[in-house]
Amino acid sequence: MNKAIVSDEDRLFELKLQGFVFERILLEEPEKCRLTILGSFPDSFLDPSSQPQPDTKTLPAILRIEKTAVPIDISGQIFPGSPGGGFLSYTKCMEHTDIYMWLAGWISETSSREKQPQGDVKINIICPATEVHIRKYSQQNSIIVRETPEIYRQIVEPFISDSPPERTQWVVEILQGLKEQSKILFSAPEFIILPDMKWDLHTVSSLYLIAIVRDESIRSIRDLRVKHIPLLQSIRRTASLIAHDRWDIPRGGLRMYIHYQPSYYHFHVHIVNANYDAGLGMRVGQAHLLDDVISLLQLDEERSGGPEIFERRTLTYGLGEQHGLYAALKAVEVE
Ligand code: M7G
Repeated sequence: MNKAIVSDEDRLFELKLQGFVFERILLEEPEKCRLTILGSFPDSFLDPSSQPQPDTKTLPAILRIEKTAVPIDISGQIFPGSPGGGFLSYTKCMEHTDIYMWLAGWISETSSREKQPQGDVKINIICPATEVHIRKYSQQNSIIVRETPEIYRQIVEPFISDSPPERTQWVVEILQGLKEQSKILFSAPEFIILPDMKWDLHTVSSLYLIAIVRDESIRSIRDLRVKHIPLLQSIRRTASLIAHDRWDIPRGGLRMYIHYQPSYYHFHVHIVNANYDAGLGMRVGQAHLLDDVISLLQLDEERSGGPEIFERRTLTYGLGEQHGLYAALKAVEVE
């Protein structure tokens, strides 16, 4: 802050704020970049003129600290050294795979990188971005579509089969041991678990991991069969163990789910702190609880022969108007 423009009134207020005594955290809301704290101020806090006194009486106080929205007018001057001065004073690459890279950025010169190792902001870069990426990240409305097994066979399955292999090049690089290897938390012949690129790698309350199966023939929830139950149970068990051992996350402290439609047709499970609100990706109609998926497959175990549950089910989900399936699925009438 430029001290030259601080008025006496501001300075007095700053002094008063220094009297704050922290007691405990009331609420963590990492998804809103907000923290609510309980503490106290000396009694003199309410006196408009007085300097802080060594009071014996204190007043309970609630503090809500919230990061403000990123200003849109910095769009052309984000990185350090940009003409006219960058919005960020320092950046550090956290990880990069294929066309994806994520960075931690620190805004002020003085913000301590030790105190805030996750950065003041997190920046994801996709370069070169494809038309599909540009459409995915654009503002758009959605409709709810009902995908019957018939619609899957006629429209969705061919769309998935035609999806260019470069889309999942990042998965191949990770599975082949070329990228993100220092971050891998678990590796077995069937699947691996590592931090999702959505996670800042530090904030446990927003923990976000991903389990990627090695079998590329499972492209989505639609390809799951009874024979995959042990694989899914193993992902569930291993994720809980890792979260407990590494971050002391208790039993039941994780929400594990599968997206349909996913962005990438190589089967993976989202593993997220149960108290974290991961936004749109947790919407009903897109996120299928791993537990529910296992349970459905188990119900099917008792049947003998015939198509399996994910071949017979109608799946209902929200689809953005920029999605490659939008036009075809919007045109179909389903009763
Ligand atoms: P999804 O359900 O296919 O799509 O999930 P979504 O992005 O709409 O959720 C793919 C998941 O993989 C997402 O949670 C991504 O953040 C994560 N992810 C994507 N890429 C390209 C990478 C990557 O290169 N590394 C890691 N660790 N995670 C990634």
